[in-house]
Amino acid sequence: MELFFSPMACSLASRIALYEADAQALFTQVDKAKRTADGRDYRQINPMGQVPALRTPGGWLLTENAAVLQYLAESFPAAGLLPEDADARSRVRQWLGFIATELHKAVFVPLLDPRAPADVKAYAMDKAALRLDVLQAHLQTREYLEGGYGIADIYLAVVLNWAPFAGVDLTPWPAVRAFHRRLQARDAVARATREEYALFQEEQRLRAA
Ligand SMILES: N[C@@H](CCC(=O)N[C@@H](CS)C(=O)NCC(=O)O)C(=O)O
Repeated sequence: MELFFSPMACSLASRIALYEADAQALFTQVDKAKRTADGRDYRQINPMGQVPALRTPGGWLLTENAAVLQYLAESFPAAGLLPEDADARSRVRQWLGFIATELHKAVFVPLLDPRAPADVKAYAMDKAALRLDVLQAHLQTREYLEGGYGIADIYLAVVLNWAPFAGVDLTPWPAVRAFHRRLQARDAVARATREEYALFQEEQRLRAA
C-alpha cells in the first residue's frame, strides 16, 4: 500500500490507522506544489491534488478520507477500528460524515485557508459552536464516539489538532478537549503525530528559507 499524505493534514488519520493495525505501507509526502517527495506530479495521481489517497495492493487508487479509513479498518479487522455490529457501523459512518462535512470542510478549511476572506472566516467560526456543542453533549458521557475506539475517533482527533492554528479555543467544550487529550495519549496517535509534526516543521522551515 502507498499512502499519499501531507504533514499534519487529514491524511494523518490514515497513518494512525495503519500504525494501530501494525500494517506496512509506503508513505509518500505531497508538497504544496503538488509534487511527491520522489518528484512525481501528484495531480497525475489524484486530479483533485488532495490527500489522503491510497494506492491499494490491487493497484487502484482510493481517495476521500472517510472511504480510505473504512478501507483500512476493513483490511485490518484485527485492529478493531470498526465495530462489527451493523447499527454501530452505521453510526460510525454517520460520525465520519459529520466530521468530514460539518467540521473539516465547513469550519476548519475556511479558518485555516490564508486566502479565505474575513467574512468567510467569521461565517465558519459562527458554525463551529453548534457543531462543538453536539460533540460536547455526546462525549460528556462517552470515552469514544461509538462504543470502542475506532476510525471516527481518529479522524476527529486529527481535525481537533487544527483548533489552535484555526483560532478555535476548545475551553468551552471540556469533554471535547478531554477526548482530544485521551486520543493524543495513545501510542499510535502520539507516534504518528510526532513524526508528521517534525515533517510539518521542516516544510515550514524550507518555505521560509
Ligand atoms: N474530500 C476530501 C478532502 C481532503 C482534503 O481536504 N485534504 C486536504 C488536506 S486536509 C488537502 O489535500 N488540501 C489541499 C488542497 O485542497 O489542494 C477528503 O475527504 O478526503
